[in-house]
Amino acid sequence: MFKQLISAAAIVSLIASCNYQGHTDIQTQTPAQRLEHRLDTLRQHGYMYGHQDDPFYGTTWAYQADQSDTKLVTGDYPALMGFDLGGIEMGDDKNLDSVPFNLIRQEAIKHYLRGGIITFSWHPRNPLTGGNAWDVSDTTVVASLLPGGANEALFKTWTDRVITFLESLKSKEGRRIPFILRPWHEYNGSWFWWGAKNCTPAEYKALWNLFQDRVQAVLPHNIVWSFSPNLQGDWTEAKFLERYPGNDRVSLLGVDAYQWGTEADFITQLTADLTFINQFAQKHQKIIALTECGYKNSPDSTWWTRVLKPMLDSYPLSYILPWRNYPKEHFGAAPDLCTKDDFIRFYQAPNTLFLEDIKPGKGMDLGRDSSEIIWM
Ligand code: BMA
Repeated sequence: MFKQLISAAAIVSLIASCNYQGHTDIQTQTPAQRLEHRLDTLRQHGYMYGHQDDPFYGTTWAYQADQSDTKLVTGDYPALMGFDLGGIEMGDDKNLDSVPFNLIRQEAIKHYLRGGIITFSWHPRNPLTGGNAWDVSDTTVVASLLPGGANEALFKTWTDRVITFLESLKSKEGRRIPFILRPWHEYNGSWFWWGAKNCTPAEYKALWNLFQDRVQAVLPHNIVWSFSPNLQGDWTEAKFLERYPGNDRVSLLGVDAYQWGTEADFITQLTADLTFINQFAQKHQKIIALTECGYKNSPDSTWWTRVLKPMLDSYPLSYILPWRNYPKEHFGAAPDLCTKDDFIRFYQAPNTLFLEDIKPGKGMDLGRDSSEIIWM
């Protein structure tokens, strides 16, 4: 079902979009620039609903072709799907959440070709200890990966394995598809080995640059780079800039925002962070998003429209990405949850965008006339 698109809260978005100075000459745009432009343009209509691991499993099913919790609730797929590369660095067949990489490749391409947008995160293992991404027992891990460090060669191998996977994201005709890449996330917390207490700002930036430069050298035209701190609540520009890779290295600024504590704290922190990130993004012509979000196993049947939506409506966000759903842990919409009816109200709002809402030729003028040009 395609919703009638009107622009109530979109006025805020429009103002922001006008500020954004992406590359607008379609003939010379790379696929990444076209994706960036599309992300920016869609903000005039609202924000997209995304969901991590949406096509693989949900609260009541697993690995059924074309299934989706989002579709079970709304009849439509999410506009954006998120996938995680954790484990690819080891040469594993499945990622850290047991999803086969072959399936991730297949579903990412499928979603892109049906008109959707895809984003990748990466929870790599700890290269020094052999533990997982959350192993913070050693604070020399990042230093060990940098030039001259004991794990320099290993990290090169890991990066190459990521690149090999990303390079394989092609249509049947062999065209590479564009996507958002969001490495080294939640770095302002200290639960990952690349987190705040586990490396210095200089080491963090060196890690970002090393990885990005190597990936860009092989895939220069297909990646929109996303930088996403966790909820912070008290950003100042000086503090934010400490680990910010730089305007030439980042196109999308996100916040990973979960309601772990009280609703009041969540609202206070997220409002503060979105206000800061939005101001920074406007100044530097960046796109903003809730790059991860949710209320785990929410018992609150009004959370989507009462708590989350009013905040989303106040900022020119490109998308939100609730994390994955499985029987024990769920963040997105699902048919068996007490949040279902409220989510349908969220879906029915004119400024929440799902797959059908972002397809060209459905009332959404993206300023393009050829689907070939838009997608590739
Ligand atoms: C976390 C949890 C974990 C999962 C990880 C990566 O937030 O969902 O169970 O392994 O993300 O997807």
